[in-house]
Amino acid sequence: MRALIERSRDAGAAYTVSKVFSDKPDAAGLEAARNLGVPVQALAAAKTVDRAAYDRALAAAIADCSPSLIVLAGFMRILSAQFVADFAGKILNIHPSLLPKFPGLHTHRRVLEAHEPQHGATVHFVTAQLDGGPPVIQARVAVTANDDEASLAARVQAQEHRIYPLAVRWFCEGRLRYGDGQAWLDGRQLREPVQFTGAE
Ligand code: NHR
Repeated sequence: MRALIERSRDAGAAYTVSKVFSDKPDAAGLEAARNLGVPVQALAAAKTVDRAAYDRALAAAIADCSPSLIVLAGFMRILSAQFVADFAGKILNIHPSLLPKFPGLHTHRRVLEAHEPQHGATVHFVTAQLDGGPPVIQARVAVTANDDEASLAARVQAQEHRIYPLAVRWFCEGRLRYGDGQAWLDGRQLREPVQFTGAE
């Protein structure tokens, strides 16, 4: 989230971050956004509020900003099919694995346990299928024998900070879109995610 805000202030940036939302009022990201001068709104998910009601409230608060795009960055609540439908094709997530490998939680640990030679991060459109929406761009990192969860997470995150602002820029420039259940870049269907090289 911080990288997305910082890149939005580069000369010639294609997007602005209008507001940061969290379901956790004490989230570090809210403080970070505030410090960067971005408006924030916390919507605490009380245990008594059911998912559908919570997602309606969140959707209404977000709709007030009329965003072109909603970007999940460390947002850990599964969004209902209704929420996803309300903002169809306008939600991106970044997931810390080379999807379709390792959907779900604790990816760094699971990659180490599986002795995978490579790991990485994937930006994808959010659909009702968890971590299953069409992928847009991936960055890979080599897993070394010395890696632990923390070292691997740090290298993956450094890549996340590069590919997420790039995907948001593509979307806001009108180059990236979602249609027919697929991701499209420059009018071409992405059958595979773009592999980040640094030349993009
Ligand atoms: N919502 C939809 N509809 N589709 C996706 O692909 C989503 C999503 C919401 C969040 C991020 C994802 C990730 O990058 C994300 C993708 C949370 C969970 C989860 O199990 C899974 C995937 C992701 C985020 N959440 C638990 C829940 O019951 C709570 C876990 C917790 O609080 O620690 O919501 O990893």
